[in-house]
Amino acid sequence: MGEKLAIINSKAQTTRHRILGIKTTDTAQIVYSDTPGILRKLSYKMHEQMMQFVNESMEDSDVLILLVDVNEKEFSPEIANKFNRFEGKKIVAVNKIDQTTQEWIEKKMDKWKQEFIADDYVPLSALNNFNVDVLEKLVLNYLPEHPPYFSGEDITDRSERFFVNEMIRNNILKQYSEEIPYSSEVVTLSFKENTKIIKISCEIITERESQKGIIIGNKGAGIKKLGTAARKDLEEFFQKQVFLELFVKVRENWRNNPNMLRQFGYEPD
Ligand SMILES: Nc1nc2c(ncn2[C@@H]2O[C@H](COP(=O)(O)OP(=O)(O)OP(=O)(O)O)[C@@H](O)[C@H]2O)c(=O)[nH]1
Ligand SMILES: [Mg+2]
Repeated sequence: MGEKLAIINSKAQTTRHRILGIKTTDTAQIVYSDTPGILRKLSYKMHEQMMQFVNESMEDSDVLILLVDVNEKEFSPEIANKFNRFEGKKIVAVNKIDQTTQEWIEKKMDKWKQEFIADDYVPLSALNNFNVDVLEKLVLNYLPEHPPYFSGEDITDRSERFFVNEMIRNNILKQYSEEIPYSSEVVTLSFKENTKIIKISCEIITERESQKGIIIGNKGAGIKKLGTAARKDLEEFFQKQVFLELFVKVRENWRNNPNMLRQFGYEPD
């Protein structure tokens, strides 16, 4: 997209929603849907909702791109079945080829050609922008004729508040370990912008008092560090000075609570 629309993190399950990236050129409009990765084990209702986002995207898309990591050893049969059953055009994009040798790439490509029945297989390095243009050309070729779904100015369906939540969540993923990032959610309570500054106030939701304590840290050191790092990201994103206020709140077992999930945007369309 050439824009930062999705948070990127080395930890798994970074993406929890379906996020649209809309790219309009003189001749076409591509609506990309970034979705969560396919999970093997659904431990919470939140996971079920995440997989609903995957299913929905597969239902209304013309082209399906399966992004695989070249280092990945095995895929579960469910992933292959899900992919192979899709009736539109299919592309397997093998990412992170910057981390390996030509020989290994060829070996892996052969393996995946047997597992996934696709129209195209594209070796890729998103990091080095290698073959991203090739992938996009393939997508363009497969798009059916249709009037644009969105205005040419739109680049996403998501609000400023959503990106605030995500940027804070990304810093939680970076700063805290084990269960903390997975049991945390961020909600923007207020977003007030004037010519000089954006005043943002957010709530971090955790599942237990003990997790709240860890996030806040000794004499507030944890939350202070988090606030500083998140503020920097927000200032870069909005290109404006940001004043950020963070609160931590416990909502027991929110990942299994349908009302909470709805409130946090885990409601399929
Ligand atoms: N070396 C290398 N690393 C990459 C490349 N593309 C992505 N990464 C890294 O891979 C990690 C995962 O990236 P994400 O964008 O969070 O991956 P994702 O597939 O969206 O994963 P989830 O949202 O967690 O399901 C990050 O640390 C990225 O920096 C690439 O082409 N080469
Ligand atoms: Mg992601």
